[in-house]
Amino acid sequence: MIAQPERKIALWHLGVAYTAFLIGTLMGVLQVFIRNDALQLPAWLDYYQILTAHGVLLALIYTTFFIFAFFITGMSKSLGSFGPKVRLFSWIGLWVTLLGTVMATVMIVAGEASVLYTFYAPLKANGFYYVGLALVIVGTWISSFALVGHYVVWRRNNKGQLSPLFAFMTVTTIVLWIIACLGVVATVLFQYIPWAFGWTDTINVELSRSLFWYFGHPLVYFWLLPAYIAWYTIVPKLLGVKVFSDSLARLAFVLFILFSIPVGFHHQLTEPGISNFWKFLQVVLTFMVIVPSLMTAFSMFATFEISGRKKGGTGLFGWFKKLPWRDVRFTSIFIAMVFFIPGGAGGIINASFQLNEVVHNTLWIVGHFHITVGTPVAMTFMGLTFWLIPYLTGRRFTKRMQRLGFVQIITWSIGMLLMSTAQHVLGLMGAPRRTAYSGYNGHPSAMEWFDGIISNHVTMAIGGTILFLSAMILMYIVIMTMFISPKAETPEQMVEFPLAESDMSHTPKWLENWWIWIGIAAALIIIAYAIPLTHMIQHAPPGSKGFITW
Ligand code: HAS
Repeated sequence: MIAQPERKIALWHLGVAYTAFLIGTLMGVLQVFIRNDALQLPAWLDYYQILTAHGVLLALIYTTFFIFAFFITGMSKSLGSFGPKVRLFSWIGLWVTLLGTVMATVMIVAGEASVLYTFYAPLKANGFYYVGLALVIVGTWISSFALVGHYVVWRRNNKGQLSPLFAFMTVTTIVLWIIACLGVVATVLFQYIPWAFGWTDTINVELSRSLFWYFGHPLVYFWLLPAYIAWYTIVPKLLGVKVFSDSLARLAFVLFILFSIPVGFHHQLTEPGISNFWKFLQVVLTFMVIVPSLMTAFSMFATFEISGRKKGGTGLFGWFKKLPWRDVRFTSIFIAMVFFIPGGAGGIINASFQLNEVVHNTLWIVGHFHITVGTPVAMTFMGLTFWLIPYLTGRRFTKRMQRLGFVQIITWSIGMLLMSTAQHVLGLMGAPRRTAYSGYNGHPSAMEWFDGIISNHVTMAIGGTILFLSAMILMYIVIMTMFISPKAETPEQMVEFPLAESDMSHTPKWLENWWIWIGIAAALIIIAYAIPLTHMIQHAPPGSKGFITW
């Protein structure tokens, strides 16, 4: 069991994460009905306000607070108790991030920031929305530096040794996060805030978007890597085996530092102002960032097979039946992985220059992110929640909770399958994203999109409703395990932190030489971004004034 102060910090993070989750999912279900024309909002509330709250609270806030809860617990478990400074800075990080969250949320609720989570200029929100977002980043940096400080102390006390896999992966994610945030910090501080407060009249739109996506793509790996940490370090323990290959796992993670950042232009393939060469280069690098995910898939298959065979599975697929299907901690994560197969394939489609022309700004992309962040990541977090909260509170994860956990993950899977398939299909037909429902004034071509069995309004509404019910079941489990379930009294009732053993005897030491990876990452970033960004500044088109369209 980790020390009480760390448990408290982690639980606070989880409390905030699930408060954001509750509000965010409620906003989600409202949207499904608005898009279907089944719900009219009161005059003081508009679609874009709800969409912004949904994106910010789920994609940015739920994930961030959950990730830090997981990191804090795992770092304390694998490197030992935090010192007083690390604890203090973890608290400060939590409060600053929370202050930023509240500030941004108040602006959204007040109708001052219906600019979506990507806050594309020239849509202009109240300056305090951007200040709130900046504080969120600053808060996460403080929490990150606290964890890095803890890691540095451990390395000083264990000279010449590789750090435990969990700690290594946490630090990798933090390195990626800090480098990625530089882009959004630059645009928010030097472009959005002066513009929103009226200190400058116009904004360089292309530059702001490019700096945003410099951050926006690695952001998705900031969500994904904690899920991968669970896949690499928790899943083998649930299966009763060691980590398949410590070196492979570490190499996959450092590849993310190298390739996840210089790729942001693949979100801007249809935009003018960036020459084809730079788009092409970044698309090539995007294809490189697929490699560590394929390595992860390989590693997972190997882990499953080794474990299944150890338990007596024979033949080509006999091991499959031997997996611990009755353990919701495992099954949830397994389903998360399965969703990532079409999710990842969709990403490869998006990244392909020509295919992007078809899917960009359509509901396809909305489908894509619901089967990447919305399920592989979110359902892994759900699978972690089932043991993380009882582990931290010392309560039991009862049989009844386990059964409810199954209902929750199954309903989430069904709801997501219905909704995201409908979104993919509608997107291919041309239904736009980032807009409230539009039937193009009842134009027959647009109306036809909704005639399919999967792509009709009812399927979407059923999918969205099932998802909301599933989210409420999860909230029930969270509240029970946090405050109400009986305390564990015997060792059998105690919930453990299932951290797998990792054999580091063959792992090369250079994998943990951060300067190599940060150096190569910096070089790649300069190659991919220096010239196009300079071009955007030197040959800037006339800036745009702000638009408030809501
Ligand atoms: Fe993406 C847009 C390309 C991964 C999230 N993406 C988005 C947006 C979000 C998002 C939120 O190139 C919308 C942003 C916005 O608001 O505009 N994406 C990719 C690529 C990948 C990728 C190449 N995306 C993610 C992940 C996300 C995420 C992960 C969240 C966590 N994405 C794009 C592009 C766009 C985009 C363009 C812009 C589109 C546009 O035009 O606007 C890759 O990282 C994917 C690699 C993944 C794989 C899958 C490996 C499979 C594994 C599972 C193994 C399964 C097992 C179980 C072991 C190659 C690891 C087996 C069991 C059995 C029984 C079979």
